[in-house]
Amino acid sequence: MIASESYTVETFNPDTVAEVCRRNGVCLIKGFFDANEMQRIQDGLVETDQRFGSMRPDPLSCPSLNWLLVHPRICDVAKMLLGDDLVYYTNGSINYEAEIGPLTNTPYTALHSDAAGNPQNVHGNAERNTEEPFPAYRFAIYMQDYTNSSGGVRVAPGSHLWTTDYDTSAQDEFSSIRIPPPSNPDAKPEEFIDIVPTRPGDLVIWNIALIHGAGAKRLKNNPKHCLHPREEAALTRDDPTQFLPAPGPRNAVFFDYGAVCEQVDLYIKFYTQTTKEKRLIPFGLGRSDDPATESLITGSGAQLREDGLIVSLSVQIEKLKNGGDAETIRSLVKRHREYSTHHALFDRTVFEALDLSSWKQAVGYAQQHIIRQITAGARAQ
Ligand SMILES: O=C(O)CCC(=O)C(=O)O
Repeated sequence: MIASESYTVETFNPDTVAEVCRRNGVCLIKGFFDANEMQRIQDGLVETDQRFGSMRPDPLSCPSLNWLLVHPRICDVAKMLLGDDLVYYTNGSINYEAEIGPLTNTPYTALHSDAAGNPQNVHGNAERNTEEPFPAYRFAIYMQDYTNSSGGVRVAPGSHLWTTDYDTSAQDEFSSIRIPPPSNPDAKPEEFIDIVPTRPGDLVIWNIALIHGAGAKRLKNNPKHCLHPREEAALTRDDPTQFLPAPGPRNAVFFDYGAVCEQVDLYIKFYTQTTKEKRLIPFGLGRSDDPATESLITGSGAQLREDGLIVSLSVQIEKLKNGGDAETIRSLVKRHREYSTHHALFDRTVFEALDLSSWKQAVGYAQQHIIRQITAGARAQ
């Protein structure tokens, strides 16, 4: 069994947090936010819900929550982990429901690693090694007490550095990665996983390559024991009374910081080219026309990747297939900025040359190329 103490830091210190993150791929920082900050987050969640409903926007789109992204201690840790050249790429989300509902009752429990993309194939596995963690981290704030209740995040500490042990061929609905790892085939899955015992006020940081899953249930008669989601699902079917209840709605804030480098660039490309429409829309929310949001991030010394625009574009193009609006696509393509030359959605110079003579042909060109990239992603998933 994994002891959560091995990845817990009781008193904030950026060096210690960075050390724990590098070693375990996950760090639970106790009491990171004070009561005033927690109240501000709670009020921000309610305001965001009124503004965006169930769209789950990235926090940068949320005027009452975007201060979290530039919280001085968060920036300190991010820089300690990733160096001074940070990128914020708007792959976060706000999870909020006023009462227990789908977010709480149907979390994505499957064990998965989010890292993806390599120079040969943006939809393939991320390159990994046993020494250097993937250069991006997720920051998570949970609003409920999950020390003795169901709903916390399940993690496999150390799995961010698994390479040959990382077997994606063993995929099913409960896990996209084999646990136990092939090097230790007779071990019990529970020996590798733990439910993070967060309380309101805590901050959890995990590496993007860490194996994890949402909404783990705790057993009444053995709350510290972490089940594999497969066993948990079987027990939920057979005898759900064995689990502790959720303490309330599973409300949380998630956001990422990465280093400015090719691995992260490929990861950003991967998710913008593969994420399903219902998650794509929030990426584009509220930012594209608002310089204040850009300066919030750049003012703290990080680069902002506005791939949300790419995402809006992809959504519109999908719509056009079903009779959408070509003018909207044209204006989005014109505003679209490719942030790197890797796996570009389309060639801007070709588009611009065509647009001079026939904008419809230009839109057709962009549409064809973007759809090709996105469907390659869908096939690879
Ligand atoms: O909802 C959670 O607790 C975890 C979210 C998650 O699985 C992810 O960020 O990839």
